[in-house]
Amino acid sequence: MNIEDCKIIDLPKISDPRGNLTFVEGGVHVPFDFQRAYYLYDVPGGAERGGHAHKALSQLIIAMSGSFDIHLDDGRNKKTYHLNRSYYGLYVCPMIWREMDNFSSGSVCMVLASHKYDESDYYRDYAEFMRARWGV
Ligand code: T46
Repeated sequence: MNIEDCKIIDLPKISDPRGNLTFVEGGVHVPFDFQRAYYLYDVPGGAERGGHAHKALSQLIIAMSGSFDIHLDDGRNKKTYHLNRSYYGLYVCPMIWREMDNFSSGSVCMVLASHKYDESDYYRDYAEFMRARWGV
């Protein structure tokens, strides 16, 4: 899996004068079932998150409110996404290094994840990630 496998997913949007509604079904709108949801909020200006890769975790990352940037890196190619709509999700496959920054004030980042939290699923060292990914 490489960076071309990561993509923006256009989620269903039910427009309504009372307010819009978006939903996500595991295995339908995203190519995995999710076992965990978590969210980042109250992110101070200038903060950076991420700085790691996951060995087996698949994720859908959604800007529920506000905006932020996600920088993806498979060790050969890099791509940056600016997320700013709650009906778009960024699918991130396993073995992709990611960094997040440029959080707007009041932004909320929600993640749907294929597995429960497991620290042993992380590469937090870029050199270790590169060795595992490309043997360099
Ligand atoms: C990603 C971005 C968007 C838990 O105990 N349970 C959890 O489910 C999570 C996600 C984290 N934690 C603990 C582990 C660390 O001690 O919370 C602390 C910070 O976690 P992490 O370094 O993963 O935080 P971020 O914001 O750098 O990254 C997270 C995701 O892990 C990551 O996959 O893409 O959010």
